[in-house]
Amino acid sequence: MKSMRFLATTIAAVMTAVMASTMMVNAFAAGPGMGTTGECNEYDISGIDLENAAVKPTLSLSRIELPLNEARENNIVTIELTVSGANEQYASTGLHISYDERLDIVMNKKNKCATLGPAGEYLMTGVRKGLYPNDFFVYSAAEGNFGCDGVLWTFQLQLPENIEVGDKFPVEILYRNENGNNDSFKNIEGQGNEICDQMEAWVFTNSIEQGYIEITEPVVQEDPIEAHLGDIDGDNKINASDATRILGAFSALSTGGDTGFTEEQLAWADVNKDKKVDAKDATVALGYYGYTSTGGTATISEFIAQGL
Ligand SMILES: [Ca+2]
Ligand SMILES: [Ca+2]
Repeated sequence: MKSMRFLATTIAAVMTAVMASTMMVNAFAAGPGMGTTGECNEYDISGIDLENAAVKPTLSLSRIELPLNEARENNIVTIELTVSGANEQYASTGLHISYDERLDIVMNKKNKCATLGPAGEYLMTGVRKGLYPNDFFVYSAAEGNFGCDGVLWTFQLQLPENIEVGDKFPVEILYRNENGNNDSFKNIEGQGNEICDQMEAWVFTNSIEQGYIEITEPVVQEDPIEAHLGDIDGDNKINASDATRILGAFSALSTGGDTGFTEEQLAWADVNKDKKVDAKDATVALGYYGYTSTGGTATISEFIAQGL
């Protein structure tokens, strides 16, 4: 009964925080600051012995480096909010997540901004759109310290159209204390319990690893066949012995024998890519050997295409 009563109290407190979060637009408490993506408040650590905190959790958001070509192919990026160092030591949480204004949140199938991860499986949770176009609020309660280490929330952000290499889009957990309803990371004992107070203070002052999506240089996918074309023995050189092996394979194929080639080697042996392995391929490989031996630097495909 006691735990049920506690749960009811906790939920009421969380709901109050939620109401405040959605209604109070400009009512930030003392010490307002700015994150990169929005406003936040300073956590008040007066009277708290941080260094001796028994539980020192870390909250981290994904840091994603995404090659430009991949980002253009799929412009929706999944971010994880991960808890570590607090396994089964927390219950009620309230966190504001804020993201770069150029990003758009992608709602999940239940039309929510975020989806609960395995770390929160035994918590009662909720998600609400925040006060600003670029933030939301996730919260939890439980009748025991059922919050686990691992991925607590995931959410998806859509990149804008005009991305370029070097673009960086921050994603942040911003501590907010709106009209006395502060964000939280507490155990079941709640405020006034030393372990609880120290744990929460630790999280919000020392141990948030903010996330980002950064667009990096495009990664050129190497064509595995192209990379080895003509190089039958895989020694990264195309020379007379490759030509000899191609010729040997051609003989074997002509007489219905076994080339002894793997499927990949057969593909590499079709140097002119006419779907046949024959004397022409051997000739080209040998010619290319002559070409590179006399200072040529084009690839074998360029050698063929340009008639070098
Ligand atoms: Ca070779
Ligand atoms: Ca061929």
